[in-house]
Amino acid sequence: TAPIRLRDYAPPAWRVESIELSFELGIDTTEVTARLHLRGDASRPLRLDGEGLELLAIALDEQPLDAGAWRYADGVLEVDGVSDGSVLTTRVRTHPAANTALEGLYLSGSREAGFLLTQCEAEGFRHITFFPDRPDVLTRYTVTLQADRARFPVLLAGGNPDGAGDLPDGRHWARFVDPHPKPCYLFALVAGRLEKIERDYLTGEGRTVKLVIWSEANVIDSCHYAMDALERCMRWDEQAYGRHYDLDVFHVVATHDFNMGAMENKGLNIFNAKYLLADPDTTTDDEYKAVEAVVAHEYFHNWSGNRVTCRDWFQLSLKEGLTVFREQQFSADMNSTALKRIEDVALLRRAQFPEDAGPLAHPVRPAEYREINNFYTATVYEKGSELVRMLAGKLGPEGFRRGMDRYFERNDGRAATIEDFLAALGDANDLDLMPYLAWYGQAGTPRLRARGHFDAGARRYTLTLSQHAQAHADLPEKPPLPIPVKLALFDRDGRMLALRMDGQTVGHEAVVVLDRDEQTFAFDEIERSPVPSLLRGFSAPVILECDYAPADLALLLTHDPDGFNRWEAGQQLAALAFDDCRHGGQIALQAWCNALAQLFADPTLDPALLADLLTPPGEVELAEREQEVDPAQIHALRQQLQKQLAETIGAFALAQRLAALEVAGPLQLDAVAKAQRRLKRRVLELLALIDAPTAQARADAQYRRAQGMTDRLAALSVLVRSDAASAADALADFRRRHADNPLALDKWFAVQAQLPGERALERVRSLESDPAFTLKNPNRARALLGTFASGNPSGFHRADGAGYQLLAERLVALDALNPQIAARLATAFNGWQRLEPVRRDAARRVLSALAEKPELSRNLAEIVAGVLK
Ligand code: HT7
Ligand code: ZN
Repeated sequence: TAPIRLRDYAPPAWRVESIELSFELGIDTTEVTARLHLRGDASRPLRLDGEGLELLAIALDEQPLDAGAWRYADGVLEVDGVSDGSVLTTRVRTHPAANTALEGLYLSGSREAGFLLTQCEAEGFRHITFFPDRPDVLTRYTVTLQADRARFPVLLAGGNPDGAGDLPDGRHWARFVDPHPKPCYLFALVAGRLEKIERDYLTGEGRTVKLVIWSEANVIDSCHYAMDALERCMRWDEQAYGRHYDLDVFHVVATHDFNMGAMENKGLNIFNAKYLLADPDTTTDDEYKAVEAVVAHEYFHNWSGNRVTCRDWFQLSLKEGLTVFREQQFSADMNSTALKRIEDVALLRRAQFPEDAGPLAHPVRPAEYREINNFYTATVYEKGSELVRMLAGKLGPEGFRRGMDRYFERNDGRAATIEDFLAALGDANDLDLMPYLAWYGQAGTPRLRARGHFDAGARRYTLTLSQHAQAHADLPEKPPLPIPVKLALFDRDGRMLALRMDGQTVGHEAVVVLDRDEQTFAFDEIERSPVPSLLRGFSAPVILECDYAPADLALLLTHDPDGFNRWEAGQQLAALAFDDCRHGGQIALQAWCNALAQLFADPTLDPALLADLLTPPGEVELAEREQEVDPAQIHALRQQLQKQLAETIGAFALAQRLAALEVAGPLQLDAVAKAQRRLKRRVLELLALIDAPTAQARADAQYRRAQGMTDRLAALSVLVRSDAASAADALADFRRRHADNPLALDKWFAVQAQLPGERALERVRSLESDPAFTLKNPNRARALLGTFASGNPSGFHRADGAGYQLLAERLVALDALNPQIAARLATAFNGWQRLEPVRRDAARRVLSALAEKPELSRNLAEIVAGVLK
């Protein structure tokens, strides 16, 4: 198929002012009647999208249409004779239970007990009815649902309830009216046997909103945490952005069968159960945070996405990057700013940097696509958020809020573009922000080079910054970007210096903006050569290249008052220490180990921050620094690095700390308890590297005594990874204990898929025969195959290529069921060109054979062709 291009955008010829949709719901067949009230230019043909629909009836202005007056082929229904104000009625049949792709209307769970639901973003609505399936067509929806009352007691759709009642033959109906015009990707319905919890929420504007969370009956008690999180984020959006909720009801539904994390359908959010259900016995501390974050993310879309939507899918980051940023702000406010920033930057480096460095690289606003579902990427989401963060940093809190108010006011009820966003932020602050548009149009992570020079005579420190784009096919000539660099200078005692620039004292931190290829910045009244701390808070999504001496980084790691910057210095130092491990060097390795041993002994340090400081960059990040990647070697060297750290701290000190972190009594979920558990896990992992018997005995005890999932899973993971004799028993116990809980069972699969090295493949193969394994459930497929292929480099990248072969075979099987998930798992092959020659050849062979398969979906074919490039 030909690609769809941003530059070909044209406004729709026809709009749909309102739609009356009615569903006769059934598991095997559902019939959908749609009445579209059309506005447009009668001289232009009416073309509606429709995929795999069985057309039962069609009428224009209440008159049945002759077969000659319409044509349906290749996913498009073309209708003749339509005039401005016409009403087109279609009746179609769909087959929810047969829909394994989980887009459009489908069945979640079993035929007997499951429920029906929809997923329309990005282009699922065309699987439900004929419609202009594009985000710039905004329509008022009236939706009537009819179904058997016993089988589908709960009937939900987006908007406000507008009546319900009985029908003959045990059937019933319910109607919903959404007063806010919306694109069809925000349409949703849910029907089935569900339980609810509910709460009244009083908005800052004084309106009462009914908040309702729905799930299958056996897990309804696990919805309370999400309800609390929902209330918190609603209040936060009122306070931080002045945004209030705008319907009488807000429904949230949990499903175990979902392609992504959650979906912000207007008034009816649908969640992957993994991001909604939380209970201490089965949910880890990190997962609690993720539930809070995803609940907030979807809720925040009500303004950044729903009230102001996207003109076209090229603008996806307009809603996703902005909403990720809003969620990150919220999570930072609810928890810890430094820890949240560490988590987000680590994710960016682990997921987005490799994407941006490989053949799948694309700009935050892509120029073209074949399959839009393949563009829900770390670049659009995470890098997109970093771009908003740069803009927010430039404007400052008040200027950013002014700009956001302007953006929401100006674009409310519109389908907007990235330009609209930059214009609103700029206009509200009398600034031209259009230079930032370049960030949205360039693929690749820019490199920022920094060179410092101290002139003792002039008491002046000069910093020369230059930017270097990654060579990339899409834009040979890249214009310089505005790169905000937040910085500070430290003296050799670790004190921050007052900064004087151009005769002015600017405080202890300054932001300089590099907007040319190279620029020099001068700092006066500096007595001795300082240590620069650059890119503080990760002020721009770039790769910093600076010839730091290990001692300088160690000084920042031990003295910077800001936790994030401390961590960042530690990460850079750890990377140098990793190089030492390879080359037998000592300087960086000792500097890193000694600095951390010193911090380990500091009782005032936040345990959660300490845990993060004690964690070197992951194997994927370390691989990004290599010319030629040997994942087995990276794994071994990283183990050696951590072992050295553990030895420097000492087995005794580690064991002592472990004992001190042991808490008796019932599980606590407060920040202090979570921080302690985080550190306990890290300490146990380090101890396992140098004193396996002691660590295994501790892990064994921790597994048996664990009050919650965080401790239980940490212990299990240490037992499995360190090959403890008791690992098999612990695994069997976990399997038995959580047999009825799919989310806990996913963790059981994932922990084994992470086994490092050659053994992993065999384990994955044997787990595929576990009766609980199925490719039909995305969470399960991701837990086993996704973890193996994307989260276990030394296991997946076997030199014999058997890991690649296994993934390729499973991708073909998965693709026949669910192309979106197959395509996503296939991105594990990204970066194969930089593997060492033996693995590279093996990967090429497997990928080339996969690309030859004639039956691949458009989703998978695009990714396979893309990575092979
Ligand atoms: N906006 C939502 C995207 C989404 C999605 C996209 C493609 C296929 C299935 C999907 N489910 C949800 C999620 C979000 O970013 O909030
Ligand atoms: Zn989103």
